[in-house]
Amino acid sequence: MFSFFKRLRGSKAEETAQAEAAQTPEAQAGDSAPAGSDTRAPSPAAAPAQARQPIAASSPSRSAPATAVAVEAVDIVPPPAPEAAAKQSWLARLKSGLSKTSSSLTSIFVNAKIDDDLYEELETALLMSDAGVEATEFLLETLRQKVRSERLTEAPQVKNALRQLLIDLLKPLEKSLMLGRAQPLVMMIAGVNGAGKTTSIGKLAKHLQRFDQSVLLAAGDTFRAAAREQLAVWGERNNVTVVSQESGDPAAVIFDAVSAARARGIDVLMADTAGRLPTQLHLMDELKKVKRVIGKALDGAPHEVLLVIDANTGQNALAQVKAFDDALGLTGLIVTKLDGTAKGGILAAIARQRPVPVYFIGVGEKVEDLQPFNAEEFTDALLGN
Ligand SMILES: Nc1nc2c(ncn2[C@@H]2O[C@H](COP(=O)(O)OP(=O)(O)O)[C@@H](O)[C@H]2O)c(=O)[nH]1
Ligand SMILES: [Mg+2]
Repeated sequence: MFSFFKRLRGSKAEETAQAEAAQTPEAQAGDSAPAGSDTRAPSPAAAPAQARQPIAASSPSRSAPATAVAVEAVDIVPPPAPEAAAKQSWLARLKSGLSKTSSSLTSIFVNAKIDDDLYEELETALLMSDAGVEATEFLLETLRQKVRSERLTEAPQVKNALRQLLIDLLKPLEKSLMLGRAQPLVMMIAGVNGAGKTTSIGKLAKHLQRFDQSVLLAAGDTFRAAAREQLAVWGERNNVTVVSQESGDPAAVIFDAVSAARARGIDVLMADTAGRLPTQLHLMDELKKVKRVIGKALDGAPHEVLLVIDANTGQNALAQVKAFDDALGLTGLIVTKLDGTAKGGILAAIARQRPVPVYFIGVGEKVEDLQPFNAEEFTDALLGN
């Protein structure tokens, strides 16, 4: 079961009901669930007066109105059913992006005997895929054990065992972004230059609007005028307000934006920041300050600190995750450019060494090219299944 966003609502009892509903086949079908089949209570953290539109489909068994105001409960919010063709197309892009890795992993198992040569070739392929030494050794060792204990004798069985191991390894990275925890929900977005921060914010804003969320953007990249303009133009085109200032301190811009979002009853505020390398210590300090100042503008904020990484940067992306996490305490990742020449194994390295959840992956420049991370889909793309 997986969904684009989740949302807080209802009571504990509802949560149990939903957990049960989640076991039903129609809930597991996720994005193909029927639309508009639910009478949904407004999120407790959301605007109290006007009842909100149901934001997405839900299982019919979850139609009891929720009147309780406890906030522990979780509502599963599948995306509006995507066009089958659109889904095919982004999956195809993911597959073609990862084709270098999948073709080498596939060829290893063709007519192969299960011997040391096979494991050696697998080791090379995993290392080449950016999985890194740690995750590669872990996968090989666990695979050998599995082959022994399950007495696997055929290469396709071993490939299937590897598939299961990869899914198990990557599964903990799968997590939905939870909406409705606070108003505004404040998300701070960080990363190196060119990773895809601003583009991802734009895509995410569009997705959020489709879920009936009002969005405000803060142009916290005050380094380059062009960056501010990029966000402003995007905002105009898409009818999203962008808070920006001619010059100055990113913390001040973002502080103002949080205040504006509070005053206007905005659901989600996303704060863009200037790209920086983790080695630029003064710039990392600036980012820590931005985070502190957001907390002063709104207690408990930022609710999400997201790092955007470019999957093509290989093992360097892992170093970025570690450094930004140490500095800021990351709550999630967006992994972009998996449609390019990325090899994909970097997610295995992250899962082993710094398992920060991957909320979204980017497989292209269009809005629908930003999709939730799904361990099984990703593994199948990696293995050419
Ligand atoms: N192919 C591809 N390009 C992307 C993706 N995400 C971002 N880009 C491109 O990467 C470039 C840098 O993106 P930008 O958002 O400006 O990066 P920022 O410096 O981190 O804000 C732009 O040309 C984007 O269109 C992706 O998932 N796939
Ligand atoms: Mg930018």
